[in-house]
Amino acid sequence: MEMTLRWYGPGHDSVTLTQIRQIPGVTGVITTLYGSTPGEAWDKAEVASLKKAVEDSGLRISGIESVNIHDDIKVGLPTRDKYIENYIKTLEVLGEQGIDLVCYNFMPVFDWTRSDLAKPRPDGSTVLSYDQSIIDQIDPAKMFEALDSSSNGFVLPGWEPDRMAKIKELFTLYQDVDEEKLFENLRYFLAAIMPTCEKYGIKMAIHPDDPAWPVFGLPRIITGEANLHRMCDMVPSPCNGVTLCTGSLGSNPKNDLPAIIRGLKGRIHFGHVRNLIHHAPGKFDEAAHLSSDGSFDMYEIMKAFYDIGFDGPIRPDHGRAIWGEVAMPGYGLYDRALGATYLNGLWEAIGKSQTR
Ligand code: DNO
Repeated sequence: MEMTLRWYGPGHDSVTLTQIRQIPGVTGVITTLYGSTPGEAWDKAEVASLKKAVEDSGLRISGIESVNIHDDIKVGLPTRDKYIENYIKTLEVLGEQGIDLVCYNFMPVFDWTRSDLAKPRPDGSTVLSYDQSIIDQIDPAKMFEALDSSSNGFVLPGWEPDRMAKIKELFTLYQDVDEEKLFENLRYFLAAIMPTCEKYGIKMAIHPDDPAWPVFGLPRIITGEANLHRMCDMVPSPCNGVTLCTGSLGSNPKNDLPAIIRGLKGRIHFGHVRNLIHHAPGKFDEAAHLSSDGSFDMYEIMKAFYDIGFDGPIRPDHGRAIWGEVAMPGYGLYDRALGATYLNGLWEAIGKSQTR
């Protein structure tokens, strides 16, 4: 396992590479060309300069999160082939730079969704939270404004303002796309890119839908164990795998996280490990990473990763906003650094308890 931290790139993140380098045990970053638009082919020189900046700081690029997928691919429009070609060009650029992990998602219109980006907790910190009863009252067209106005001035990942400006058109596009069509469009996309992934050894790691159920009447398919297996089996290349995000899958308490991890042995390429507190069905707050702060048993989660011989990157995921830090919601330095240290501590303890 390699401990990593997500970093949005120069000019897009309040956290610096120098700071990340000083978190004990963190050796790599998960990054992206944050200004890129879904559907465009990435520029070789830009990727090379990002890589140089990361390596000059003593870290490495452990993976890309995300290379986002154009809606025409998800909807299955005839124009998708042009965007898939661009995706393949991006993969070639990444492969040539020795970057071998790409996280992406296949959620229609919206990426992750929350009802509050700064819910106060008793300890004085704030966290991201989700309440289905609040979401049910929000006009989807206003969802972007609701989140954007409380994002501390940062562009939120997956909520590109250009795309969100066309929100009504996007909803119309997805009108006839149900779960089966979405699965078929995902299969078509993966089958087309796999030869390139195999050539360069690039592992594609689909991110689960967050929360793990349909939102605003849009279908969502990467929601639990059965569908994760369906997605792996429909394109059976080892390069076609999963980002095991505990916070996203765990939004549905019926998802048994350690069991899902064990069942996906060999197909998990990337781990996002964080904790949630469940209050009621469809109502949860994000928490500190520690087991005692939320509803998940983080020891059992890390043990499942350990037992399947997981050797890819893991990153702590969303943290609380603490100690007065102003950052992109969920992506400050302090609580994620605490998370990385805690997860590394669990990993060391699990390893030593098995060998002594
Ligand atoms: C949110 C993230 C997601 C994730 C994408 C992957 O904090 O977990 O935006 O990066 O869904 O494509």
